Amino acid sequence: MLKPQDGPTRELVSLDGLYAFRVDSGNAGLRERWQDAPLATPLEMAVPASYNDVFADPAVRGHVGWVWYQRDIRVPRGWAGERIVLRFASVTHGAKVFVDSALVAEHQGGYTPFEADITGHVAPGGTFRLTVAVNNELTQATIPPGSIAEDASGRRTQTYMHDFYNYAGIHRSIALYSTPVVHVEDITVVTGFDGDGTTGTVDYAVLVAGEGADIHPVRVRVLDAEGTEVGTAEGISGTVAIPGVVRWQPGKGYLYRLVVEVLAHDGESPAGAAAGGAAVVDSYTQTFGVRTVEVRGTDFLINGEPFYFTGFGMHEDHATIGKGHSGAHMVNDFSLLEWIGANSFRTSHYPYSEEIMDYADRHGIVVIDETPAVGLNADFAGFFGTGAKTTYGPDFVNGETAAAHRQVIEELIARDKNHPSVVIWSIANEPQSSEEGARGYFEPLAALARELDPTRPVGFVNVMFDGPDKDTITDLFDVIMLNRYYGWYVNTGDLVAAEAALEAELRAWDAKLGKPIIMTEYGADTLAGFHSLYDQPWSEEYQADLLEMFHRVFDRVDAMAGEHVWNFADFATSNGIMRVDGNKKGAFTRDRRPKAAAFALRRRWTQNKATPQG
Ligand code: GCB
Repeated sequence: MLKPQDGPTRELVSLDGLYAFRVDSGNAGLRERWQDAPLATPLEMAVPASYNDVFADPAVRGHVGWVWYQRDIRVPRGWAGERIVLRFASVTHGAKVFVDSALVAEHQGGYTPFEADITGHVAPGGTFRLTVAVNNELTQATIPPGSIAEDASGRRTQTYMHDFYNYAGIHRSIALYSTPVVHVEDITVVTGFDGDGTTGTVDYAVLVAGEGADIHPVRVRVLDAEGTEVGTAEGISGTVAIPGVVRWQPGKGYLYRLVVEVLAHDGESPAGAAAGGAAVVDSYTQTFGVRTVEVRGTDFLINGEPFYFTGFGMHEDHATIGKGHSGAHMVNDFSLLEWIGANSFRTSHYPYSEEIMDYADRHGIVVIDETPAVGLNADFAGFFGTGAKTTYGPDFVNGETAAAHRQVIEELIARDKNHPSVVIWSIANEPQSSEEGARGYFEPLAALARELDPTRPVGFVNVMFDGPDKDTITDLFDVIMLNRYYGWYVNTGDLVAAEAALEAELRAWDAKLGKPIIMTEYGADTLAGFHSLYDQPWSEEYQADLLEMFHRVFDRVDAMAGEHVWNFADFATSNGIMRVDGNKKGAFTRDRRPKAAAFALRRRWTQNKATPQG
């Protein structure tokens, strides 16, 4: 799905800002049709933001169910004859969108965009009442899954098997935009190299929609970063060659632009025609980078050269705004990634905002792009206090879960397929992978991801309980991605035993599958300011020592293709006896102050670049 933009044929109005906000504690809003009138509420809420931590009110924070947002919107008066679209970059987790009293969109899935053509519901120059009902419930039919309990008094509580707080609300921007009736609906760009590798190839495919779309000629132009035209083609699909191409590389995010133009057809009046050419009916500019990605043996290759991932599993997580997108926080996080020498990150455990993906493209940061499929694992029952005994079956991960999982894979790839920064699709984090149902569940999902995008490696992240002796699905994937907590959850405080166990396991994976191994999580909870002379878990020294121990092992195992520390920064979680004000495995605190480990990582990833780049 294309990100909305303004341009010669399109206009875009941001609908971010303050909305009237009402918590539907009696679950009455839909029945009473709150969309029909101004919301009866004194509260206001910012978009984008999670609503949970904004008010000094535990009832808002812990609410399970619907909350409602509302605002009056004016449609620009110049939009007569245009197609008018309302677009939500993400609403977590479920949404019903009303324009005045009409339901115009429904969406389930908290981290991917959706939109509604509202042309028939609004008038240019007029106003409408936008009402959005937002639901934060997680069930076995949602990704991620969860469960809801209700006590005799009707009080509802929610549990889930993932280790981050279930922030909810309108987390990313809302846009109102116009397009011509005949418009560019989708673009797919796949790049490669020709000949001696100095010529870039750009395979493109364009989907044009709207009445009579197929009779309109399509033209594409490729512009380099300076805006100079370097190639053109005609038709809805084709290939453009770029001689002397500048590659998109890790650390050097060179971007080209593909300007796609839908032209007036022969029978149309040439009124808008530029001198000497057909009128442009619609135009959309898609950025892209020219690069290849490939797995060969135990090497992960970008542009044919071995790439070693350094960086973090991250979270979209900040004080007050929760998972709401914020440009200043985003730039700060990227600046810290650069300071520490990280070349990559994983969007643990859900697709991040489109602004983050664009930024990674521009700055050459490599991304492992993950779906929100986290917590598909009954083995965590003890940890999170849920009751499920087996994962795959009617009561937990069942056909409904699989349908939701297919949808999140489809929506992730549809949104992010043109980002050069994305080099691996991670279709799940730590699912149960040793139970009998695991292979039957994952085989079709891996196939789906490959079918939707044959150009990128596909993986999933394996959990510590399902090592090489038990796991039944990793051979279905291109890379081995492991989360390992030797020295923390096992061999706690004993780095000598941890080192031996880690090395033995990595060698066993290599012997079994012979694919690149990326350590997607390793780390230790650490209380900033707690110091110790001894191997004491929670101390800053222990975190740094544990990471160093992992690094010694990585440097001895040839199949290692990357290291992502868990986590970039401390983050909020649900309540539990294992968590003190959230998860403290950050190299930075939640307000982004460095712990001792951050300096140790910086030394390894900047001064020692030669070692991990292998
Ligand atoms: C994991 C999970 C991650 C947790 C982490 C931890 O394996 O993938 O979501 O936060 O462990 O700290 O326990």
